Amino acid sequence: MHIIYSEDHRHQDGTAELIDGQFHPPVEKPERAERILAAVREAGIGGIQAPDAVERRILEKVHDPGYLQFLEKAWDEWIAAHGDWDALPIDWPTRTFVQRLPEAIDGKLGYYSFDAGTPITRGTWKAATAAASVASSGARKVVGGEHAVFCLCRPPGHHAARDLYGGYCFLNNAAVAVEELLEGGSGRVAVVDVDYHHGNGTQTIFYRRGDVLFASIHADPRQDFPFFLGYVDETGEGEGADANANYPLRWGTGWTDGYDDALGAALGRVRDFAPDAVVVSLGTDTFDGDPISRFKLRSDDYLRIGEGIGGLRLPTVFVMEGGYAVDALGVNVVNVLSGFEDAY
Ligand code: Q9C
Ligand code: ZN
Repeated sequence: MHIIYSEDHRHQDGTAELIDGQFHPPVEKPERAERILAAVREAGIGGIQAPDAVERRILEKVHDPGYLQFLEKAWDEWIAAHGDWDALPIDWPTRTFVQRLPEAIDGKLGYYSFDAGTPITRGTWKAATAAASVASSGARKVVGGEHAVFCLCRPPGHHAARDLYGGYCFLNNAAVAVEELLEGGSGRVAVVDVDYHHGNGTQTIFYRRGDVLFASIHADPRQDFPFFLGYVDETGEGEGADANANYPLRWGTGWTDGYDDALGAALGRVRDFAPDAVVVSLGTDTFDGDPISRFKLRSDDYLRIGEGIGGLRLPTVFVMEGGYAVDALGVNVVNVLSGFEDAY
């Protein structure tokens, strides 16, 4: 399968990430994409191509125009106010507050974010739009008849909602791929999200849509990020009723004691939905050695994930999300993609 990659990802390179009350070097770092690129090249997964720029029109289908303008200008406003250091929010309009956009950059950061662990840097807009371009171009290849494509997106996207950033995500790359597939003639699209964390952004973007199924396997939000979405009783609304399926699993879950069954159930939902194409939000932070996660998948288990998805025999856009154990990141991603090709 073809691989779409932009080296502009390296412009998202934060100085520090707030984890557990302390500043640490970011786990979401450029080395991640470089390791994955080296591994897919080495494994001969397919040819590597640069993307064409995503159309603003497509970004505005997924995101609020005011949010996009904010992201594009946030860094300039931040350095004018505070100088050259990662921009981080510290105040939010939570319960009891008025949802109104302030004029100061600190107020805007809180208005448009949901966590303090996602630094905006000088190159964030450039990197985030490059990742969206990767997803857009990859999906267009599938529209053009390719059976599958791997979009090596960085920064990731599945936590980004219509007007919110967080969880290392700014633009929802998977949602961009969905919109390209719908525009290209797919009547129905299923998103399968196997990142360790619930794809709260993708879920909310499509929550009222009947033509897009969102099925996600993730850490139980009672225990882990993003905490406030990803529960079993979130099943969709309006025309999207019954087009959302969450499979939360407890800390410590491995392949045989929960993951395999949840994947089977999620893929069963996809089959019943009878989509024309599939978008996979591919996170490998379910790995045993991941530094911020608590599932117990082994590298061989990723072959089984790929085989399960390949068994659907549907045109598939893989969109890279999380995965922070950099030494195993390459083999884990390659295993998903080669498992898929073997089963397709
Ligand atoms: N105790 C993705 O995998 N919180 N995002 C980390 C660790 C944020 C993960 C805190 C995790 C976001 C795309
Ligand atoms: Zn994740």
